[in-house]
Amino acid sequence: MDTKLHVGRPNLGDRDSFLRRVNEALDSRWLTNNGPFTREFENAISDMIGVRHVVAMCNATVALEIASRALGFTGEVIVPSYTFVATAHALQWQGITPVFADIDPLTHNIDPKRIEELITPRTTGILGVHVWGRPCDTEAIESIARRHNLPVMYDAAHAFACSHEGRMIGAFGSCEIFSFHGTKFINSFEGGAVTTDNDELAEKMRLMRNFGFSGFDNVIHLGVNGKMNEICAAMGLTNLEAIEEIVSVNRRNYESYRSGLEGLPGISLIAYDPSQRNNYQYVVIEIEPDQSRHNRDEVIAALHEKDVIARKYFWPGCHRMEPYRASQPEAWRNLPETERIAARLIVLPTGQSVDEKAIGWICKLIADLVR
Ligand code: T4K
Repeated sequence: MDTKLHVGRPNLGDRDSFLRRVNEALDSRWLTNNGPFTREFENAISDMIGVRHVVAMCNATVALEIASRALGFTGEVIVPSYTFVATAHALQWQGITPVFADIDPLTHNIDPKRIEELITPRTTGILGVHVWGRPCDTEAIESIARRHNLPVMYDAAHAFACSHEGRMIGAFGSCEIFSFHGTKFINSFEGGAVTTDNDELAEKMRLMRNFGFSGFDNVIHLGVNGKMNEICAAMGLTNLEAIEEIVSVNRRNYESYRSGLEGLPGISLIAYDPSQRNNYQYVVIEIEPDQSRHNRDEVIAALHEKDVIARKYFWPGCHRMEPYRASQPEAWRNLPETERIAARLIVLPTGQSVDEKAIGWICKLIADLVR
């Protein structure tokens, strides 16, 4: 058994409830293709977010690809480089060029002020990412989009059960995409979903995730296999039932880190807006290189040596990963904040498998490294 303290250790709901559902799926011999657990999962999310349509998918990357196509993205789409590489890959996989915009260093989200200067006649959309579950500046982004008649989509892989201005994430833009990967706040092993209030868009995505089938033998659209299976939906439903418990564990852990790291030279912990709903899925610190005895990479290496598998998300930024590094070798010139943040950031382990004692010990390790 791996006893290391990993970022991304899955949160688990009630095991018996999950196994009961698995047995039910096996007994009913309905394993996939829009089965009853998948529909129940979609309905539960739709009620929670207050959005008309939830289209569950096999993972968020395929959901991003399907949603991009359904929205008619082609040519160029403006996107942050400071994100998990799946956001950019989902575009490039379809021959769409991700045009990387810099981030706001305070929020780590796409900086609306950098969007307009990147719009060209080839631009067909804007793809924002709610990094760490902290919402993008949706008002500014959507007002630019309206001015240029561009659709906006959000990668909300980190932002399940978070809100912005009193409205749940999932209800912004033309559509939003969630991930239910094993490492995410609520997981379905692998899984994703698109949320939208647009009936036509939802219908198109339902066709696209099932080869374009509309009833037996009737293919009316180009499609792929983007379906969620029943075991994944059973896991998603089970974990949804544990949502309050998982938030409260994450919140407790976040507060423990906050008090353990308080006053350490060069260390700042990112904040969440207490007036909004947050999932506290990510505990993220920034290290100010001039103030800390060891730099970020040295701190990470020392933590790994002690079996604390902290991560450098999203270093070095998509623009420094292939194929973008080769196809857009000058992109870094426009991305100073992305480069600066990516070089100073550490994500620390949290979730159900991390307790307050472990956090006290991790904070002590960090204190010894930075002082
Ligand atoms: N957009 C954004 C903004 C995203 O962050 C992601 C995914 C996506 C889109 C795409 O969503 P999906 O298509 O995956 O639904 C991990 C996840 O694989 C990835 O889903 C996630 N973002 C990303 C932030 O983290 P890696 O490359 O760091 O994975 P890996 O294998 O290093 O695992 C992370 C850590 O979690 C390891 O230290 C081990 C631990 N772990 C992982 C799994 C799967 C466990 O302890 N148990 C497990 O079962 O990408």
